[in-house]
Amino acid sequence: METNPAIKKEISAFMAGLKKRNKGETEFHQAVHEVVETIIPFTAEHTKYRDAYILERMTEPDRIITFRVTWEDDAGAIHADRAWRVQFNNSIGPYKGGLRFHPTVTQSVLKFLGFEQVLKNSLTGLPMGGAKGGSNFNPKGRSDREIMRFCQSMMIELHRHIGEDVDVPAGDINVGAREISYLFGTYKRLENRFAGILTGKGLAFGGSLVRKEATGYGAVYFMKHMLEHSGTEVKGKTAAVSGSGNVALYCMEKLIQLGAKVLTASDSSGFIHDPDGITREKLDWLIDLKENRRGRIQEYAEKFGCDFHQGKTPWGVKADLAFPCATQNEVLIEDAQVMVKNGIKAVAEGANMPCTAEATDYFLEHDVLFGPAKAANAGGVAVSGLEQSQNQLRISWSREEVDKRLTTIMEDIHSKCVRYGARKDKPVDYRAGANIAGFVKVADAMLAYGVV
Ligand code: NDP
Ligand code: 2IT
Repeated sequence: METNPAIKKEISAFMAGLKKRNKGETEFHQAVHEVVETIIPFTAEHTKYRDAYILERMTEPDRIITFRVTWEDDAGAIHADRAWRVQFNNSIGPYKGGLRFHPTVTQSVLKFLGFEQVLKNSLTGLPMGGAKGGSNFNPKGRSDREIMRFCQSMMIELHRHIGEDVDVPAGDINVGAREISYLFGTYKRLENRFAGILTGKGLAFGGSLVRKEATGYGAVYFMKHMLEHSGTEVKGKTAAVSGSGNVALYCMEKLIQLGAKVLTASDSSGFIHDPDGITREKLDWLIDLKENRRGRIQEYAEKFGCDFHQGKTPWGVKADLAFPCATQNEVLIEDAQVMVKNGIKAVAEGANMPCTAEATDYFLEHDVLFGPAKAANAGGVAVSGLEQSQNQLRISWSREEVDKRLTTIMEDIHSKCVRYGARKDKPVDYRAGANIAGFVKVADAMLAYGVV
């Protein structure tokens, strides 16, 4: 990106301070850098934000709660894992954001996720602040009972820090319907109250229709708007998708519904390439494999007779569209170069920060439509916001009602990105658009509160 020298200097000075205050937190540095690169040029023109130190305040979480989670496995061995809740910013609503269980979870990872969540939640237009939490607990290979005991133990501490007007966690990697149910059941016993203190709940106890599908559907809706804005459509396109979890599966479902051909899916062991396309029937089988049988993606290749590439990511497969839906930094600069060479038209980030900074720059430099996570995957938290509304009203909306609201929210997010990211003779810079549009709402609230 071309930036004038004074602004470059301001960005470097800001990052030097942030790195000094947050030593070794590389994922957090990466997420903040990506934002300040577009926000500092903006605050240089809108000096009220700079004068009020808004960026410095916005990059410091309100608080971080760290605690031990002790639990007993099926063999009677005792484990002590570490958990966090990073309550980042509640300027525009109660804290909101997921919980992740994964051995790679660190404070840095949760701070990057919490920081991005603040801007993402702002973009949805709903009254939600930003937070993230989770644990370095590794659920892989654990029994249901072990996972239940872990969740129960975690909630024994977490329950005092959350509440429907305080902080409302949800799912993320390895936290789905099963974990949310264990967590909710324990909260209810501890507090003796039935309230919407988590989202992603089961439909029988306050969950919302379409929440499960929302992130994946939303990413495809966002892609649809990016393509339509540049005069084309999803129908007839080929798509490479990574992951085979909650986001990836329903991204594939919506792509199939809209007439695209999905060529790939993956998990942490490798990817499958199905040149005939993952059809509705094959996807049903895959959903059952992943949601009910907790199987590996390799089984798809065995079942349907296609290639499995062990230890690899799908970005070498030629496709029109890409949806990275697994984890952070899964699309590297080398991948971006191959994708551009293969004629990729658009990328929508289903996961959070799946593209490295270098890969993202490369896409933008080569006029690839790039839907950043804050915008493209905001459908999940948006329907979480709708679940909160339904809980407060003590009603349940129909599938059509929720999907209609999700569609409108994704269209609005696209418009906000265009408003702040439109460029002359170049495709919309959705990265800048999403950052600025998300920033302005939170920053205005912080300005209104005075020096707090
Ligand atoms: P799931 O746990 O349902 O699925 C995660 C998928 O990604 C699995 O296929 C998993 O493979 C793979 N994966 C996870 N970690 C790695 C890794 N380090 N390397 C390679 N593959 C990996 O999670 P979700 O689908 O919910 O989340 C996926 C992404 O989407 C995350 O970045 C999350 O933050 C983001 N997101 C999720 C939302 C939601 O509503 N759930 C909302 C917005 C964003 P394996 O099973 O082998 O580990
Ligand atoms: O990253 C995310 O937006 C999520 N994991 C969903 C958060 C939520 O509160 O639904």
